[in-house]
Amino acid sequence: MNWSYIEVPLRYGQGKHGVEQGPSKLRALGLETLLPAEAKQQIIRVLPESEMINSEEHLKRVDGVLYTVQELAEVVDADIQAKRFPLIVGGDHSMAIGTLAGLAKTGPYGVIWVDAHADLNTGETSPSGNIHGMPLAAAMGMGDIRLTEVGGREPKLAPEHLVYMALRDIDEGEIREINRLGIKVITVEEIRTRGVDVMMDEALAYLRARVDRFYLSFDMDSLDAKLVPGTGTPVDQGLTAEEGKAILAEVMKADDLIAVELVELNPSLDHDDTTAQLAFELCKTILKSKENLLLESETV
Ligand code: 5AB
Ligand code: MN
Ligand code: MN
Ligand code: MN
Repeated sequence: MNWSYIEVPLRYGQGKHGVEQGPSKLRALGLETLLPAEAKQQIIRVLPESEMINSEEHLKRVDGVLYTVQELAEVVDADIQAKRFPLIVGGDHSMAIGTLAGLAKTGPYGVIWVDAHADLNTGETSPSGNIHGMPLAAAMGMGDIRLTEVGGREPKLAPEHLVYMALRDIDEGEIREINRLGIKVITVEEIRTRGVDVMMDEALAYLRARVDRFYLSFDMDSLDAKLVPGTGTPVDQGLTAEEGKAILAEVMKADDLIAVELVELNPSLDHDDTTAQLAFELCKTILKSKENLLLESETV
């Protein structure tokens, strides 16, 4: 596999400092040693704090988010076109506006969104005005035109091409949209009782009936709040570390997987690097997946 490693030190999609240091923290823990030597490494630019002028109540720091997601969309598109497999690390989840727009350039695709939250708000429905709660709405063409038109006018994602996993903290407006659009939801409860394998098979069968490729976005807050002090919006009753790893290990076996994203690690909020260590372990699960090992042994 031809890897691309993309760092997105973005924090403007939410209000807490520190999430922009997610990628540098993973590097400090030794991430570079996990990357295959031939992996392409890229860092997406972030607007300097001093140049941020925009602060709209319903769309906070929107100019800062737009600046980064436009570039990310181009970089992701270039990777896909060059047949590279991007691992994208953040940063807050507003960055996914760029990932989703970048993937849409080459046609339809499915999404597995592993998250406590639905990230389906618009400026109107958001209780916070934070754009990290809006990337899926924006990709589906809902909300402010500046967000929906990143990477072009057409919607970047169809509701029937999305599967949620570990969802458990949903706002009123989001519940309405999930029901109206009939979006598929897999709960922590189902994962626990029926098993990760079975639920992944179900998610993949659902997507494969509709699209021929998909990507997975992993929000650290999909894991149980007790495991992830170092994330901005922790939620109880979440996944165990083993379940999180199993989801990634399982998904990496799929040869129609085209990209993986890991977001919302905030080292400033962390206790003794526990969340960072866990995020590092998850990256290891992704990077040490079978295809990568195969490639390594081939090149020896
Ligand atoms: B995250 C909330 N729904 O919109 C909102 O971490 C939280 O990317 C959003 O999933 C959490 O502000 C966004 C209350
Ligand atoms: Mn999220
Ligand atoms: Mn979340
Ligand atoms: Mn969060």
